[in-house]
Amino acid sequence: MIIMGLFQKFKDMFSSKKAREEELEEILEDETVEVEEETEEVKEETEEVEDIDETEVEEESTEDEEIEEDSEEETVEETSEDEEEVIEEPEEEVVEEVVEEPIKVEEPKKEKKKKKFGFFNLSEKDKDLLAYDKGLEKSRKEFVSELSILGKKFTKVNEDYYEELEQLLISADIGINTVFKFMDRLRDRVKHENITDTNYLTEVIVDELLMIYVEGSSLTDKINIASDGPTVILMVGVNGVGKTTTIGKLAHKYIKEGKKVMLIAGDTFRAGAVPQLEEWANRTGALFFGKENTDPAGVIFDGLVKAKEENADIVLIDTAGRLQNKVNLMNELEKINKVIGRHIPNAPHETLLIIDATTGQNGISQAESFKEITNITGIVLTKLDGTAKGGIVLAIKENVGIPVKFIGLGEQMEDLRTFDIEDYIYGLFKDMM
Ligand SMILES: Nc1nc2c(ncn2[C@@H]2O[C@H](COP(=O)(O)OP(=O)(O)O)[C@@H](O)[C@H]2O)c(=O)[nH]1
Ligand SMILES: [Mg+2]
Repeated sequence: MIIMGLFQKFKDMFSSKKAREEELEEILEDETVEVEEETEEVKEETEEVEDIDETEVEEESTEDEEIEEDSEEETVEETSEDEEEVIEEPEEEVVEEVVEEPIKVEEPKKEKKKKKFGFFNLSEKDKDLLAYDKGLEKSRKEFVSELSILGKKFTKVNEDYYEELEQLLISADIGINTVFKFMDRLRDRVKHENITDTNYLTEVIVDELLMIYVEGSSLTDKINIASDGPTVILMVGVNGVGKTTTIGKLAHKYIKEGKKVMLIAGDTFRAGAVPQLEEWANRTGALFFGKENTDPAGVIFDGLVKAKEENADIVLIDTAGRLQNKVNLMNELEKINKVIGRHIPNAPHETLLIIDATTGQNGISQAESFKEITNITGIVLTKLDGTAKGGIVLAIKENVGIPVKFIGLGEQMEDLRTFDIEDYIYGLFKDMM
């Protein structure tokens, strides 16, 4: 029998996680009680981030500006020399309007809900395990079950098998380049090790996928915390990806850790954006600074003065997702960075790019564009709970090379998790072990 490198190693890790998970299930079942709970549901009706079919996107050729467009065939390494390009936004390509509809912030609804009481008493590690498990359920169910179906459908490894496998990987949003590289490696290994049995090959596939996940995981996923004075974290990304929500979640996390947190609303022109952030400040108990319809850099300047006066430990800055073109956005962010750096040396300590996992390859090209515009230190991958395409983490690693630092697994403030490769792998592949 050939040594199964990582797969074996993870199998051991899996069995301890699985055992803990079973224990947790028992604990939680025993303690299930009915509790009346305030659920905070914020419905933002304008915030649809539905993936627009590329073919439906109308190019506005009346303007001289070129719209950055992704197509599946396009190589991801596209470097854009054209400075007049518009950063693509999934939701607003079709109608280019000046005034955006306001974001509706609803009062939290009272709702009777069956709540598993024991959950609140769990350690963070246990909560992580459960959150990843739930958040990656869609990806796991679809991808992994199709993989095993494939193993059953073909008894021998042949060209048809390879073809279907390739399709499967592509549809999991792993990214074309990564898939091709992966297929080459797999074919080599099949030849080398003389593999004919597809069931055995399924294990090899997982092994190779794990390899990609683990390669380069030396990229640090820790948040750079200032040794002295406030730590400034700037959030960037296109509209609707979850910037404001992620700020709320991060505020909740740091406040729970005993830190003093301040939120600054740098998205000043979008109707409803400032109150939306203020609402998050109220909900989490963070300090807030914001003014509508003024220069973002100015608001950030004043906000930082206040943050220093208040001795805030963590300052989270929201920014606008959209300025007509790349050059504008670059200038705006440069201005913001200057203001921040003048106030607080070495700040911003982190610039986090928010990517919506449900937008797939579109998200990857956003990451590539933003990388050219400003110094991104980490990625937050949101809405992983809403997609079966968990493979996007692989594509980010391969194509963008910036570490994923947090993942969003739901809309509530508890639904943000530090990215953990082991929990992630477990969440995706546990049914195969
Ligand atoms: N399911 C899910 N929804 C999310 C997540 N993060 C954000 N959202 C939702 O995405 C929508 C847009 O979020 P918002 O923070 O306003 O995006 P922004 O325009 O980038 O600031 C809101 O309806 C959020 O509740 C997530 O991790 N999972
Ligand atoms: Mg926002």
